[in-house]
Order: sequence, then C-alpha cells, then structure tokens
Amino acid sequence: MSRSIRPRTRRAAWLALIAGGALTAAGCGRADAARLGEAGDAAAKVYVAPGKYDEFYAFFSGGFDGQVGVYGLPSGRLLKHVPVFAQNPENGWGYSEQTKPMMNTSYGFVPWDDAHHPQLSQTAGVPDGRWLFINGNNTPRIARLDLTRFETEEILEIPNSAGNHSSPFVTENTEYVVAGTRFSVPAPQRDVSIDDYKEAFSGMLTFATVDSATGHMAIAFQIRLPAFDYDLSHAGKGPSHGWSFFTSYNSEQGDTKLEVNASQRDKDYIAAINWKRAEQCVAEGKAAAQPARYAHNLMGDDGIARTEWGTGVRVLTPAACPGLAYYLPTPKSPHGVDVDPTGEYIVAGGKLATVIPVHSFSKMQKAIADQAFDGEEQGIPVLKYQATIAGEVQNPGLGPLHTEFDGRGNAYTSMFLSSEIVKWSLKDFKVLDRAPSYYSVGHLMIPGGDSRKPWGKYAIALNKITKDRYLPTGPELAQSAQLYDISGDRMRLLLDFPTIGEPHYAQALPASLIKERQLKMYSLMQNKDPYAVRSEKATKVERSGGVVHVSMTSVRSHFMPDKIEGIRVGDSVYFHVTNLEQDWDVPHGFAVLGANNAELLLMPGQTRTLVWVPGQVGVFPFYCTDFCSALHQEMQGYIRVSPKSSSIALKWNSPSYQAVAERDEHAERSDHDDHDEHGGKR
Ligand code: RUQ
Ligand code: CUA
Repeated sequence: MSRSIRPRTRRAAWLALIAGGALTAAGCGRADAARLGEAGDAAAKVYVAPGKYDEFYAFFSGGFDGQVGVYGLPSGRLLKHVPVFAQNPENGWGYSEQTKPMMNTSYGFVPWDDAHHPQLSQTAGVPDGRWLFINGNNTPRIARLDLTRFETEEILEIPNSAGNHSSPFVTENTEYVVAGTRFSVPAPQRDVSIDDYKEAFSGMLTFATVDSATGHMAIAFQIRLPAFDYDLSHAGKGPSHGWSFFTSYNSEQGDTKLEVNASQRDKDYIAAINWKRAEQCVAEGKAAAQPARYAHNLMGDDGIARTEWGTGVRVLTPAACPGLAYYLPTPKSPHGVDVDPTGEYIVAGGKLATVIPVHSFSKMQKAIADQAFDGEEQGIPVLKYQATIAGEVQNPGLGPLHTEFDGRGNAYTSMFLSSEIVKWSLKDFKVLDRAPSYYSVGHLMIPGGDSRKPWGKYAIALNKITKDRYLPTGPELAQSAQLYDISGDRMRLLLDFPTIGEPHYAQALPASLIKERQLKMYSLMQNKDPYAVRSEKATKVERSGGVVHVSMTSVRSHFMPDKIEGIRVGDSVYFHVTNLEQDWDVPHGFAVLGANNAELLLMPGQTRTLVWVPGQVGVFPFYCTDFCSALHQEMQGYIRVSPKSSSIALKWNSPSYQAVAERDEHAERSDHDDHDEHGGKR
C-alpha cells in the first residue's frame, strides 16, 4: 500500500514545485561577492564608454509583444525594437498600406503574436549575419528579418499547425527553417470530437526551404507524426548534418488536464528526422498532395508587401518513407533539445527529469543499423534508450530546460526550478560549476552557442521572474536578463538588465559581422512605390470619387504641400509621404490629428502611406513626429475638411497645383458634356 502511494506522492511534490515556480536559488548559499558581480572589476567588464560600441549584437524575442529587441553586449543597452508580427503605431508597421499585408493569414488580419525563438541564419553551421528568423507561436508563422535594415521582410504562415513553438531552428547551411506544432490538431482542420484526439489529430512538422540568394522561404514538405506536443528543435551539424531533432511531450496523448495526464510516462521522445531522406521520398513522389491555404507575405523591392496564397502542401508519413523518423526515448517531458558544436551530442532538457540525458549521434546511427528497437509508435521505430544514450549528467539541479555550448568542450544548462546555470563537461558529463540566476531561468544564450563556433565569452540567462531585482513598477515587473562572464573556470555574474516583452530565447553574434553592412538610406531615385514623388514639383492631390490621394514630400523642415483644401467628411484620404532626404539617420514622421490608426516614420528615400478618414468638419493640423532639425517644430501643415455635400474644389500649395487643377477642370468640363449628352445626369 505505502509502496504504491509513494511514487504518486513524489509526483505530486514535483507538480507542486513546478506549479509554484519555486524561487529557491540553489546556488545562493554558495554565492560569494565576486560571483555576484559585486567585485570591483565587474562594472569595468560591462562598461562600454560613451561613443564606443558593444562587441556583440544580441537579438531577443519579445514573447507576447511579438517583436524583436536588439541589444548591445556586454552593456545590455537596447538599440532597437523591430516590429515583426505586431502592429507598431510608432512607425506605422502593420498600419501603413505598404506593410499591412505582412499580417495577413488564413485566419484574416492577425496583428499580434507570441514570438519565441530568434534564429540567425548559418553558413557551415556558423551564424553569417544575413538574416534573423523568428517564430510566431500563436498563429503559426515564421518571419525573416533582413540584418542590413533591421526590418521584417517576409512572413510565412504554416498550415496544419497550431502553436508554432518548435521553430524556426535553421539547418546547418540554412537549407531549411523548421516548424513543429506544439498542439496537435486535426490536419486538415475539420469538425471532430476532441475525444477522438488519438485518431483524428496529428503532430505536423514542417520544413520550409530558404533561398540562399534571396532568403525567400517556401514550404517544401510536412511530416505527419503521432499527436504528441512537439516542443523544441535543433538541427544536426557536421556528422549529424541532414538530421533535425524535435522534443515531444504528451506522448501519453492526453486531451485534457495535461498537467497530470502528460506526466505519466517516465520517458517521452525526441523525434529524430532525417530530412535528407525526406527529400528523397518527396523526389520519388511519396508525399501526398493535400490542399492547404496559407499566406506568404513578402516585401517587394518597391517597398510594398504582398500576399501570395499557398494552395497545398506535400505531406509525408513515416509509413510511406521508411528511415525518415525515429523516436529517442528521453526522460521526462523533455523541453529543449540542443546539439553540441561537434554535432555528436544531442542534449535534452527534461522539465521533470532529474538528470540531463545526452544522446550520441554515432550511437544512434549504430542503433538504427542494428535495429535496436524498443517497439514502435504508430509505425515509427523507438530506439532503445541504452543504445543511443552517451551519458547522463547526474544531479545537475532541478528543471533542466535548455543547453548552450562555449566551444571549449563545455555545456551550460538552464535550471528553471533551482534557478541556476549549470556548467558541465562534454567529456565526462560531470558538473563543473553552477551559478545562481535571479530567478527561474528559461532559455540561456551564448553568442553562437547553438552553432559550430560559439563565441564563448558570455552567457545570458533569460529569466522568467524578476521579483526583487529592479525598482518595482506595479503588478508587472521588468523582464530580466543577466550577463555572466564564462571565459574562466568559474562563471561570474556581471550585469542585470531589463528587457522588453518577454524574452524567451535570444541569439547573438559579433557586431563586426553586420556593422559595416548597414543600409544607410533607401535610394530616392530607385523608389518604385507607385505614389512616390521624387521632387516637390511632382507633389499633387487627386480625387477619384470618395478617395483622395495626397502625394506629398517631407524634407527638413517642411511638407509639400502643407495646405490642403477640398476634402470632405467621409473621404478616404491616402497620405503618400515620400522622405526626400538622402542622408543617414534623417527619418521624418507624419501624424494627423485624430488619425484612428497610427503615425508614420519615413526612412530617407522611402514612401509610406497612411489612410485617414475624417469624421468631422474642421481644419486639422498634420506634423512631423521625429525631431529632425532645429526647425522640426515648424514642420507642420493644415488640411481643411468640408461637409460631405460641399463642392469646394481641391486646392493645395505645391508647384503642381496650377497644372493639375487646370487638367481636372478640363476633365470635369468634358465629363459634364458627356453626361449632358446622356440625359444630363449632373
Ligand atoms: S521555450 S515557453 Cu523556447 Cu523554453 Cu517557449
Ligand atoms: Cu521632420 Cu521633424
């Protein structure tokens, strides 16, 4: 009796610990001043003198804010907040006509998301500074940012997926970005009972190619797996090139109360996917074509985003493609899966595990060759745990989640429950050091720490809870990162810095890889926006029914035109503003009183369009919102709005006015003549 109770009690204790998010810093007792960043030289190590640059760019996911934060390291200074999945009224992202299509999905316009994992593009397994990918977790999407502009250039929706958590995780040469569904769903979606979970739901993994010249993504194939929750992923490299690994939990396939029901088994799985094999099977026609509607949003070279609609996907099943997928048993509800720089070790983080299991790729290959199977899961061979495991890190701490590497043979694992980073050796899997984090570290990050060539100087803890580390700010406290010096034998905490949104994961690389490649301005002469005006002479205002197009310019320190009359209540006024500047760091803003959407921020040489629908009669100012010169406050204008029935003619003060007004008058006269002929409609 008591024997049967004990395991359950232990599990209950675990669950209580997890649910409560225990804040006990296991390392705390051991912490001495030098380890906590209080030593005199900690400040000097993170101090970047005025006018000097940081050594690394770091890209933090914004979590629930759907954006990317760019920070300098080691200073922790925030450099930029790049809008990705979420509308950003500060610069009009997702509000301007040119950028709205970026938020199109098969569910309609979705102007927000939950962004978790930034991934730098890699060449030969090393971050190359070209692009940054990031997943949208809620409405499954992958975005690509261009690192010469720090702007989002492309967003690809992932069909047959829900909760795009194990994404985007690039392969060694950015052949693919991947997307594993966290929530299994009916694929394609249909009306079925949730009770039919096991039979009717699938766990779909998606592989999207990345064009090596343009970065453009395209869904190559999907793989239909059992209805587990696919949580995280990393690609193989070197000897394990051609494989991608996905953790899964809920191999119990519970469809309710997962907290308990998905924690029954001792081991869940890492899915090892041989994507080279998948390519063969697809080439041999073994993938089934399946209709699927998904948005692919791409910024054109005219600066205008457009949506192309995907109509189908090719779906592979392990049954149709033997050798495609294997399951590696892994304790227990594994979360992170990380591949060491040599490509030999596959490290899992089991949220509920008491060890850190380390699989060996070469042992896995041998186990496959020897058919060392321990049964199967819906046709997918399960490899014997003992046949693939290289070792287990014993007593690492509580709640291992994610592991990164320093390139010197060491691994660093975040311990969520015991709030610490644990350093261990890839040689003998022995713990070498531990440093407390404040508090509840989720991901951790070493620049290049998931690549073949980590720049192993710093580690960052991305903490879930801040508690008492900063001045309090009401019920919601600042999000927090902590920077550690990992260059010596022992880790040393150097700095706390607050971050925006909820940073889940981050990636970093030496600034030298991108710094010199920054785009300084858009070329005005090559501006292909159909409403771009390249000089003040060409500015104009044109009406077509209830739509008015204002093609205007901004330059220090005025708009052309800055006096507009002849607008009527209810008109849709399209302000197409072109920034004529051709200097670095001279954006202009544009804002109009009462606009129901946003303001605009115009980069030099760029055109952006804001729609304004005036709802009342009056004369309304518009002005520049970006302090651009000593006469920035003079950068303003007025637009007059008359009653709907008004016949006041369009009028504006730009050099084009006379010519356009005469042309319009002429057109109106012949229009009159036309109508008179047909019975005097006017
Ligand atoms: S995770 S909850 Cu990357 Cu550990 Cu998203
Ligand atoms: Cu233009 Cu301020």
